[in-house]
Amino acid sequence: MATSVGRSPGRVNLIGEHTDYNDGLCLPLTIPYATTVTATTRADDCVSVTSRQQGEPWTGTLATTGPGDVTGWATYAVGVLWALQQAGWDVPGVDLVVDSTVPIGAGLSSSAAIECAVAVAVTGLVGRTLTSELRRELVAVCRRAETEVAGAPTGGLDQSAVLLSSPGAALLIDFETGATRDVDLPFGDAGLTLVVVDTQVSHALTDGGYGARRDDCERAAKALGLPSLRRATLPDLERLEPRLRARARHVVTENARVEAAVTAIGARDWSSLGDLLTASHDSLRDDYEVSCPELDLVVTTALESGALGARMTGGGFGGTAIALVPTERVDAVRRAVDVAFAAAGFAAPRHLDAGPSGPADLG
Ligand code: GAF
Repeated sequence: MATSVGRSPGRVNLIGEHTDYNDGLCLPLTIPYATTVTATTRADDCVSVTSRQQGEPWTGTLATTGPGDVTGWATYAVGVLWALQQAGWDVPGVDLVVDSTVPIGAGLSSSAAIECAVAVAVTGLVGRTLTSELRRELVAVCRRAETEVAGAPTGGLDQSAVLLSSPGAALLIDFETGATRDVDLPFGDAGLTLVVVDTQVSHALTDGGYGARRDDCERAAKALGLPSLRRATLPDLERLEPRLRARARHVVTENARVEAAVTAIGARDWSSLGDLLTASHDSLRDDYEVSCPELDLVVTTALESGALGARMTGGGFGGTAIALVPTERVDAVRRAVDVAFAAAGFAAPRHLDAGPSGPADLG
């Protein structure tokens, strides 16, 4: 019997939301919350998955790890074994034990963290070295598990963020070309802190809202005669019916905001970066309609309390918001958010850290 431990962080997305499945630009960074998966080989072809945080254990065989074989939380772990086999890997029978500090359903990539930790653990079991080429292969494998086995029609942002990031840097991802580049984030040197607030409003990427937005974008691109919205321009959008025009306007303007954010970070122009974050939120709330009252309240309260900018992060419909805050104002912002939530009758939010973190790796 051999044992291998895979570890994968969660992520926040600094900017570039709902652009990945539109061949667009994203700028995520990993967070200091992680999922570990301890994988132990078996003498037979059976598979078991146990989580210290979630539901009933799942048991089956390597042949029953595919679409339709699994339901619930275990899908994200088991589906990776199926996708690895589909990619030609000689996966052994294995017992997987999942342990995680990534908040679940908070838009912080808890699903991708399970997938990527399983993939990395299996990499260790079969004796392969985690090169940058193999990391990219695992992005595709984990994405396949999520879309085909778990049934979440996501775009690859989360798996790319957690497998390809470098410590202390955000990762600029161009989903049209597949190119990635590190973008240093010297927030600490600039006296700034990225505040992360989990609204505790749970969301699921399989519940229809996410897929409906994706369908709208595909319909908009088709109506414009384009392979994706990446090459659409604002004047093009006049030809679309109002709902599709609004969805596409978010995508077109969000790609521009990612480019402007990278420029602002390079110029250490934090005020402009803050404005871009807030503009991203406004667009997600008004044009893409994926925000919710709790996320909006974090954003407005953070801005009123001294944040340079704030926005929801991740898929939306709940989950987490981020705010770029002068470090001496962090406590005041957090307190103001707590007070505003209590006054609105919302359940208390959870304050998280966004300190330095690294990509998924062997534990
Ligand atoms: C979720 C999805 F998994 C990502 O692929 C991405 O679309 C994101 O929502 C929105 O930017 O995290």
